[in-house]
Amino acid sequence: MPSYRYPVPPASEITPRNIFLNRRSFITGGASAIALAASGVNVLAQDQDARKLNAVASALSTDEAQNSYEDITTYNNFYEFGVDKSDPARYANQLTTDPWTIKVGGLVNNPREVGIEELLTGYDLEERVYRLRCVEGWSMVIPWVGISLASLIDKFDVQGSAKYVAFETLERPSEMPGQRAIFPVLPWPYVEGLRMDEAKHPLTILAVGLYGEVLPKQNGAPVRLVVPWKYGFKSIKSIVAINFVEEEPTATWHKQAPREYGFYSNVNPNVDHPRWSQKTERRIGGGLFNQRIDTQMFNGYEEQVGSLYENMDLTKFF
Ligand SMILES: Nc1nc2c(c(=O)[nH]1)N[C@H]1C(S)=C(S)[C@@H](COP(=O)(O)O)O[C@H]1N2
Ligand SMILES: [Mo]
Repeated sequence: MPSYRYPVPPASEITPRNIFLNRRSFITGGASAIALAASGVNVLAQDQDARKLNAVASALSTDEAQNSYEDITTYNNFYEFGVDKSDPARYANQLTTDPWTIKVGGLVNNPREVGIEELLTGYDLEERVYRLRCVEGWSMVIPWVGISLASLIDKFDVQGSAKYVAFETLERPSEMPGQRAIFPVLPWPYVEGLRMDEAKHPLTILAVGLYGEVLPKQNGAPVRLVVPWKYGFKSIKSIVAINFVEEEPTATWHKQAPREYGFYSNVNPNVDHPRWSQKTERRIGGGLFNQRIDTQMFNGYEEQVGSLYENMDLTKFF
């Protein structure tokens, strides 16, 4: 058993669902900070008492044992803060996440820059427990809190010509030591992309929390993408821009080493990375964890996403 389980709030803190829903229908028109805090969507909270998020359990969750909060928040890839797994936990606290806005643009009828609280207003947060499989060969099971990206896409009245969604991470060298290196390990800002059908797939979420609380900065606060059937690097952190585009957008690791990282980057045990096998993975953690297990096609989500790639040669479109 992981040492941290989903924190159960005391009964006094749980808003009865009917009151919660009434309050929500009341606030969908115009967002005031007070109403937002009441709805539980206070994803920028820094103060420990305010960090709890109301989330509804999702049927799309895996029931596998979850990694501990400690594993999930101390073993990270977030190169803006350094390349060691322990760097993000050490340095990400330098990042200012409040205020936070996201520029939504490209092929949409109402492009705009929107505050993260406003962006999330009107949605139920869900808890989605997903496997995350890193291209490096390790994996975790993480209880994210978020909303489906599809519901958000609907809000922006996307034009029919849009075929892809492009995402961009914050570029702020003053708070991101990895961006101050004289020889940068990656081109900044970190960017990623999805095909529109992938972006609209019900498994794809924007995460704003984990373990029932506001997202820790090392995990990509205040908002990051989670695409559970793709290698971890597709799940871009600390997003500041979302653009709907016609052509396949570039993606950071693909740009860095196109032979090693394709645009799709679907978890696929049958297509090796040119320098190592992808057939197995090590589940992070102590005790019963830390075992080498077989990697599953599409990270175990083949039934749900296999049809997206039906007529594609996955050795070519890797
Ligand atoms: N902006 C940004 N997003 C990023 C990365 C990064 O370096 N920068 N690393 C990616 C990689 S390689 C992985 S495995 C996951 C790790 O997410 P986690 O630390 O929350 O487990 O974040 C992805 N998102
Ligand atoms: Mo990764």
